[in-house]
Amino acid sequence: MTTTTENAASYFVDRHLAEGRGGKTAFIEGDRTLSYGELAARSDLIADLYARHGITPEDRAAMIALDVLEFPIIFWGSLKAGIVPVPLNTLLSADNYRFILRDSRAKALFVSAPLLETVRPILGDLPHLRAVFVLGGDSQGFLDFSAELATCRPQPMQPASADEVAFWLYSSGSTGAPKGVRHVHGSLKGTSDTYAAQVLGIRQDDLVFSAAKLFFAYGLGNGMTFPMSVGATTALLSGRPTPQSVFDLMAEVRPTIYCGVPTLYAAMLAHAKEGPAPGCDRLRMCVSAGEALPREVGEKWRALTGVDILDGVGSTEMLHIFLSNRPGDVVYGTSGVAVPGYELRLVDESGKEVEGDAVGELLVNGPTAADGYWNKRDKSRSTFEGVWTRTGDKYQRQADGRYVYCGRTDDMFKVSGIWVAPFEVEQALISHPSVLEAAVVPALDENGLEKPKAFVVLKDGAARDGLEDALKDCVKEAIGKWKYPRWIELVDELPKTATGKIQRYKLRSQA
Ligand code: 3SK
Repeated sequence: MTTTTENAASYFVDRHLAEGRGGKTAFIEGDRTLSYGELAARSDLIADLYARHGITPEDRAAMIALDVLEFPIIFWGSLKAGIVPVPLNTLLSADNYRFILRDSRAKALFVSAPLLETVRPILGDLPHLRAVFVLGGDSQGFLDFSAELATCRPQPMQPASADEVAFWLYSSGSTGAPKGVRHVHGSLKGTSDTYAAQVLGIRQDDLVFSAAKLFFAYGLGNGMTFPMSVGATTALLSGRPTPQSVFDLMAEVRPTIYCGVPTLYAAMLAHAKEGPAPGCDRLRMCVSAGEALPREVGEKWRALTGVDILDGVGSTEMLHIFLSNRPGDVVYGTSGVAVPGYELRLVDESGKEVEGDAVGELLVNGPTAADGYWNKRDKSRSTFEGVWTRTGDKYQRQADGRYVYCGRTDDMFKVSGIWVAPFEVEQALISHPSVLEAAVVPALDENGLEKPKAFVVLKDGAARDGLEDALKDCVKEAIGKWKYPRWIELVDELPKTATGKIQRYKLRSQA
């Protein structure tokens, strides 16, 4: 169905039919493939699926979906239907899902069968939810997505302007409460026209593999919108990205572009040791984001594969990378320079531009900034200041113009590219019956990457046997599997201000 609308699905999906690429493979997942033509046809059915359950344009549809072929069908089908998809991190706890599903007032939920067990206990506690569709496997009495879709009829695409909200992503806040980040249709093409075209130089003959998942803004661009902007092919890994599973898939598909996060690059290097690294023979580009790439990881990867890693910086609020190293001009230990189309400023606490190589907060101006946070007016106003978006990252600009990461303006830090709020981990620790108080700060692991470290004060008489593992499990269950403290130090008391605030900076220097 052709249309002149600015609905992003028109450009990313249907355009390929008009340009004769209907038969080209868009996605590979295990032994299944999805061509551009199949994606166009199946996404045309989604509006009918929604209509049958009373879900109408501008309603939200949450996706707790693994990286499977159904992901792009639901995402683009929702855009075509005028419904707002909200892809969610697949590693969250039931309490996090309850919060987000209530906050977003999602009327539909698409959940991969292996994740149903996690969300099942909260499904009765979601007043706005009307339909739960299960992807793959046993639907356990809920709606079977594939069976339902097979009975749907194609519907015309809803027209949309480039400025209309298309989808949301959830980003963690400093108090740990996730915020819905509302993105418009035009931003999807915005990130493709800037970073993907002008830094990656993505091509129709590329085969892209992003170990970073599609629910993450970084993975959504790498693994879906960038390759789709040029009619290239993406290989999806539905399972957990371990060094073994990633190298196995690389050996099978031999990507030309690989996108990962520093923790995984470091783990892959440890796994491959001296090499060879399977499936790297066609690689022309590797990308890293999510947290700063340690220099030695970049250098060792280059020695192992012969290919540089382009370290870049993006944010959920800006949708993708706006500051990056360039092919042929990589300086490890720096984040490079502004991506064409974006402007950067470093400001001090009073908002004044810093001079020379002084450290300041990084502000960015570009075409892909979010429309704002859902239902958080104060936070929207303090983050999106006119054309400038505050990143909360501290940077220094070297004499050669390259930017060097210097930490966060608040206490947040990233683990495997995903924000962790110390407060959230502390709350989970405190929920354990033996813990009196806890403070969490980032500490560096053996690869120079940040992981949570906890300082814990125990209650009088608390048993210490098996405590460390019990506390780690407690955090994993409460807030997500990657957020648990890798180190736990028992202390008699925490450093505090006169008003009782924990002085994390003191613990940070200790850690
Ligand atoms: O964290 C990042 O560096 C990032 C990069 C691209 C897109 C989204 C994010 C959060």
